[in-house]
Amino acid sequence: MADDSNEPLTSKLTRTKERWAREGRFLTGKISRAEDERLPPGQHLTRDWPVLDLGLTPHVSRERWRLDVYGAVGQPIFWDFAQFTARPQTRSVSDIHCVTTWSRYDNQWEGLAVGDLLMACQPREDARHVVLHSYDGYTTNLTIEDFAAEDALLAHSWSGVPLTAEHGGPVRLVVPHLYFWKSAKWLQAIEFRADDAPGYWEVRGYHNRGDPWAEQRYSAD
Ligand SMILES: Nc1nc2c(c(=O)[nH]1)N[C@H]1C(S)=C(S)[C@@H](COP(=O)(O)O)O[C@H]1N2
Ligand SMILES: [Mo]
Repeated sequence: MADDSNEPLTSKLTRTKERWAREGRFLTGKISRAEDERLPPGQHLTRDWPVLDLGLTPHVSRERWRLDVYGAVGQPIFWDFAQFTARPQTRSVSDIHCVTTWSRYDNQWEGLAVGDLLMACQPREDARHVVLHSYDGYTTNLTIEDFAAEDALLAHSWSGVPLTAEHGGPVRLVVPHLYFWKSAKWLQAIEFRADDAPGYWEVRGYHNRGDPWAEQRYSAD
């Protein structure tokens, strides 16, 4: 696991991205989506796969990795990697849309569908929000409806091979219908809550929901 230094949390990258949020950088003002449109407004297609994070890569082996699911759930979960992969496995193909304007099509993911996780942890009636906690200290928040999206999954593999550390292995979240900052890398814990709790970028000028089709890049939108 990474050291506990807070230095990366106030890095130059963070300050730059906070400034983009203040300036409304990359906003096009377009709101409509044609039936056949696949690239959201203000995005461009990339064939490579950029790495974006806070400037440090936690190296968590599959042996040491744990997933903790707690809060407003009927069945709290504490799984190791073997227990996690013993659950039914799902494959799905989806597009990535990063708020810094790159998109990448046809990513093949494999892991545990969020729907199957929800069956296992049984969120309580009062569970309305989810906060993802990561091994690098990063957090991000989702409504339970966005988290439960049909194509959302906790992925351990990409293109048939284990997720690399730089892309969030052993396990990352993938929520294809929202900007990719919602897809927490190095997933450590999932907290179910009655109230919302904005995460790392959400308290730094980024939109609370982050729908690429509505160009919800920044919180002032
Ligand atoms: N734990 C963690 N997850 C994270 C981030 C991060 O800094 N830490 N960055 C987010 C952002 S801003 C993006 S665009 C994607 C980048 O994922 P990638 O590096 O695999 O492209 O991860 C998201 N998940
Ligand atoms: Mo991002």
